Amino acid sequence: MVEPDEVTEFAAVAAVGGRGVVRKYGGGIYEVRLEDGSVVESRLRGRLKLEQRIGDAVAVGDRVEIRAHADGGYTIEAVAARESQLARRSPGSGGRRAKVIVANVDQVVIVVAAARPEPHLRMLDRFLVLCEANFLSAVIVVNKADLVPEDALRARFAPYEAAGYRVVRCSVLEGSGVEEVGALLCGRTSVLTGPSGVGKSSLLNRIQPGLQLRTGEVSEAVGKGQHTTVSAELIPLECGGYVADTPGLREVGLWEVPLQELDTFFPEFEPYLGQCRFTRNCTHTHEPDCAISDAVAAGDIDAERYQSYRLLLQGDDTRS
Ligand SMILES: Nc1nc2c(ncn2[C@@H]2O[C@H](COP(=O)(O)OP(=O)(O)OP(=O)(O)O)[C@@H](O)[C@H]2O)c(=O)[nH]1
Ligand SMILES: [Mg+2]
Ligand SMILES: [Zn+2]
Repeated sequence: MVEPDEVTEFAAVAAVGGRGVVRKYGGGIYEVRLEDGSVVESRLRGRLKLEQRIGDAVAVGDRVEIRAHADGGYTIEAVAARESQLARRSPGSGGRRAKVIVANVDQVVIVVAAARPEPHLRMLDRFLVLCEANFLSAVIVVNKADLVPEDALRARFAPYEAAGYRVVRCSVLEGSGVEEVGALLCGRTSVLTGPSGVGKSSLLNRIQPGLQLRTGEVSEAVGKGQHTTVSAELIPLECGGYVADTPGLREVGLWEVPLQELDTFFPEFEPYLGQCRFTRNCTHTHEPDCAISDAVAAGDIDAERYQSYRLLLQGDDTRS
């Protein structure tokens, strides 16, 4: 939240309004960071208000134009076209509607834990597909490396490196790998996401001391952790760029992922695509002379990743 005196202090700068980035949203209020670094609280105007009810007219990360009013309030008047966005199914909409988590994203940093909570690789695969389908580059950060022997951890994530993803192992507790994660974030807008309790907020606090994001204890009873971060929020980094600290995503859906293109969202399948007997319409599940199935059998494509592909193709819920 912006402190009231902070708003007044910047009132002169923002007297007529200007361009900025939505860095936070809640209860109808948009926190907009203007180009000069000042922050104002803004509401939506007319047409945008209507659009917001139908879809996601304004989301965190959107570049907006705001106007100052005589009563000291601000309204968002216009939104620039999005270059990219990270979306998920709207909870309760039966998958019909997308909810934009963050707009104008340069990269998605998917954080998982080596343990506590156990990495849920089906969910990771689902999320990677979501990134590929949205043309977002993804990086995998494995935190809590202190909890698992290094060799075992390397082996577990080797299929992701083989698929071409960058995997960074780190431990906020021991401080290892944290600098590497920091370097990854500087100068870009990154979505930091992953299940609850993996240490996303702890990582950010470590990278930029002074942030003091709330962190929660993992509930040992269920080993799942509670959602301590409420909504996506863009955090300006001292080294440049923004990081979105998002709530743990329980409902990452395959929003608008065309299933007939699913095989193109597994980068390690790429060398084999077009080499099946049924070149055009092989689903790589039961067909004879399938280059993908053969590669799996030969151990050239990871069997678990392939299994994730099959489950996603069937529309199976990979979250549980
Ligand atoms: N062993 C170990 N524990 C860690 C490490 N990093 C964070 N934790 C602990 O993990 C718990 C959860 O950390 P958070 O930073 O709150 O996790 P989060 O991903 O932000 O969780 P949500 O906000 O709920 O999505 C806290 O108790 C941290 O102290 C680590 O490197 N090693
Ligand atoms: Mg958090
Ligand atoms: Zn095939």
